[in-house]
Amino acid sequence: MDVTALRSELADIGLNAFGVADPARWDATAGAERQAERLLPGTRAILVFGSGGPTLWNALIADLGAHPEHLSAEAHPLDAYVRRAVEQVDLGLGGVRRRWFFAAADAELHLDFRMLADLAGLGGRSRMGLVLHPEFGLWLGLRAACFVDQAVPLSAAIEEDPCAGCPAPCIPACPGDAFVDGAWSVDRCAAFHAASRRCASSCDARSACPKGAEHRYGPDETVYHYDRAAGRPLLRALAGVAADADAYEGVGPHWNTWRKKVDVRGGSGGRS
Ligand code: B12
Ligand code: SF4
Ligand code: SF4
Repeated sequence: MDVTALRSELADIGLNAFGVADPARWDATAGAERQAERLLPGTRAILVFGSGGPTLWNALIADLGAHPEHLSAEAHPLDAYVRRAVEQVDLGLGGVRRRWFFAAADAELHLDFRMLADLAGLGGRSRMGLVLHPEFGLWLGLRAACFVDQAVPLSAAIEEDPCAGCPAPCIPACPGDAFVDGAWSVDRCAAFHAASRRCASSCDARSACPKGAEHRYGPDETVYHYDRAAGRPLLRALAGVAADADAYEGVGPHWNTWRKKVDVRGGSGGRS
């Protein structure tokens, strides 16, 4: 497998953040059913792909304009776009044994992509709970990982705290008091979402982060990621799809039910 060519082809469609994780380090964090040997016997490297800034979004909008059926036939059009693009590129990869995983809502098996990104040197763990990329800051989505039985040079993990020296404007920007001891709390944030619509379509704390601020998502992409009930009609308008021709409604982040829907650790939770 020509990893340089693969990386370049996927960067063209917006998977422009890349790193390689050591399977042994992954195994030290993963549960029994997610050990590399179980996912792909003979795994020697894990290629991790993310999308920084709005490039992937722009590629999606161009694709939906050309193929409106990619919206009307897909519950999660961004995830579906990534999967199609990866499958297309994968056709040219030759015979090396490999297995792809996606950070998609309807993935067959959920992996802990923040952990994968950390091990692959894509960024460090921020106060916001998100991986902070050296160039894209918090505006990094994690999209796909490929377990391969080919030796690939491993990326160095970023050891420094990405928030060191920052006066943390994310904390006072949050109207929901979602930080506990200086770190984002999913339960506090979820409680605020249950009580108020103030953060239905955006996150002021994330937007206040100065790192990679030039890569912030634009207004349409922000609404899509935070409030898919509003994001779906917006995508329909951009793709020229009538509401009655769309088989799906939008779905937002599952603030109160995610523990039952997604299990990246291999505990008692089910598939999303
Ligand atoms: C379930 C889920 C949610 C749930 C709960 C999130 C949570 N627990 O933090 C809900 C619906 C609330 C949610 C919300 C959001 N999410 Co979310 N979510 C996921 C999902 C599908 C699984 C995460 C999970 O269940 N973790 C398991 C629980 C048990 O983990 P945990 O206890 O929080 O953390 C454990 C480890 O993960 C680790 N850990 C925690 N944080 C970090 C950070 C780093 C760097 C490392 C190394 C380890 C680490 O320590 C814990 C103990 O082991 C992932 C995709 C994936 N497959 O990984 C996306 C994901 C984490 N979400 C993401 C995003 C962007 C968001 C939102 C901003 C929503 C949005 N509009 O996109 C918000 C806000 C999140 C925030 N500020 O952290 C991105 C993060 C990208 C990044 N740069 O880090 C991911 C990776 C999706 C993606 N495709 O990119 N999410
Ligand atoms: S979504 Fe709202 S409550 Fe949650 S961290 Fe962001 S600003 Fe705070
Ligand atoms: S604003 Fe500062 S402390 Fe908050 S996430 Fe960004 S770098 Fe970290």
